[in-house]
Amino acid sequence: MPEVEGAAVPIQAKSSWSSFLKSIASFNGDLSSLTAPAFILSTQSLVEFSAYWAENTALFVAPTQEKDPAKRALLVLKWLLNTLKQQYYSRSEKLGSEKKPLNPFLGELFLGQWEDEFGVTRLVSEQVSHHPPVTAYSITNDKYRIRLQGYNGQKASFSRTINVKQIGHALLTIYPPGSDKKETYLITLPPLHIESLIYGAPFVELSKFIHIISSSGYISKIDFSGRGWVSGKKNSFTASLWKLGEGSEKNPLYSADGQWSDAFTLKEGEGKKAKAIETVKPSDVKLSKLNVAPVEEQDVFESRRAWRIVARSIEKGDMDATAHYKSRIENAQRVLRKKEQEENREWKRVFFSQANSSDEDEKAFQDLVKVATNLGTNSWDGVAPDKTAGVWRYDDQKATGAKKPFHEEGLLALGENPDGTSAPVSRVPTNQSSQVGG
Ligand code: HC3
Repeated sequence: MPEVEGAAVPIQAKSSWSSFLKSIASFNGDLSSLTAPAFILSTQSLVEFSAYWAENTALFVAPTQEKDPAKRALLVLKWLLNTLKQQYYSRSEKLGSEKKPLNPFLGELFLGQWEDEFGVTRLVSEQVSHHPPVTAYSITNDKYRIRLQGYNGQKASFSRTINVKQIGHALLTIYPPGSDKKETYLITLPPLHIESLIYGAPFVELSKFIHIISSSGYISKIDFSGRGWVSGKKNSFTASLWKLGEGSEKNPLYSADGQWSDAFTLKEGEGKKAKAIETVKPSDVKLSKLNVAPVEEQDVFESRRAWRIVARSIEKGDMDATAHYKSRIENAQRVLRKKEQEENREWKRVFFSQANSSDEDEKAFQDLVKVATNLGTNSWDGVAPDKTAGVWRYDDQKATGAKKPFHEEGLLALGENPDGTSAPVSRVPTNQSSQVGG
């Protein structure tokens, strides 16, 4: 093995990395409670990760233009495979390793839009629960009549490394060309684990499998396999697409294999007789730039505005300031939660509400869940209201009325005064630690 243990760790951080490794061996499964050394902290909040689903706008809207339902399902599979590099690899590629993202506070928002030849694709991402942490999102392009929505939380455990189970699901809704009948795709979420932790250069590897289940009857299954101890390439997968009742995973209409972070091939049929259709390189796929309002124009609850001082402190490597300003937000949030409890009221979500089980869309969704369950969900925990504080759906009515300021609590929710100084309500502690948790 050529690598040296902890080789990517800056010399001055070696001892804090060792303490970090020791601490994760006994942590409780709540990723937000991990106290990580400075060099591994990201300035980006987890609420921003929702954008990874649709940066490839051309591929995102493509299924809406395809008349044939099997080819439409293949285009959905192609889009999804292409999102994986952004979702799970882009940060390691850009920063050299996976960093620890900021833990969103309740009500944190990330709003933006992609404006390109496909029109406007709007992103809304909202932290709908803090305990347990859950992020909900919706990505809509009205011109192409497509919406992706979903929510997710994570449950972690330690066995050799950090293993993360995702809780929640994504739902893609499109209208086939010339049709006013919705077609829905239920997308399950993959478990993941962190590789190379001991070398101080962690990166994500996906495990097990996911399904894409369409209301048109087409099923895709993606099986993930990593580099392993002896052979194999990292981020490898094989995929099959078949029609329920007509084909099977082993006898599919289409298949795909390769590396989701590098290159993969879509094929007609499977195995030796398969005919290659296209080799796709996610790095060649054009990504659209998400437009986010300048920080000074953002609402208090918008992520980059809320975390700006913490992010600046991380960039400067000032860990005392990082800990101080993070605590300021956390303490202010605790005060708000206590007040809500005393007044017996709940925090108002701006864009999302609980699913209504008597709604026709929800009944159709339950049918897709049944198919997923029958196929074998492995460790997917896609509809577990007790673990995600409910089943979250984008609420068009609420969203239409949503405008800044999104919450009357304003800056007090962050423990801040308008000039950036600390508001008394937060009771900011002086934390001198060089490791930053939460
Ligand atoms: C596990 C993870 C936080 C969760 C991230 C999720 C599952 C969030 C939803 C996105 O759609 C997909 C996604 C991608 C990456 C996942 C992150 C990778 C690492 C991070 C841990 C909390 C960080 C662990 C700390 C350290 C030091 C090992 O990086």
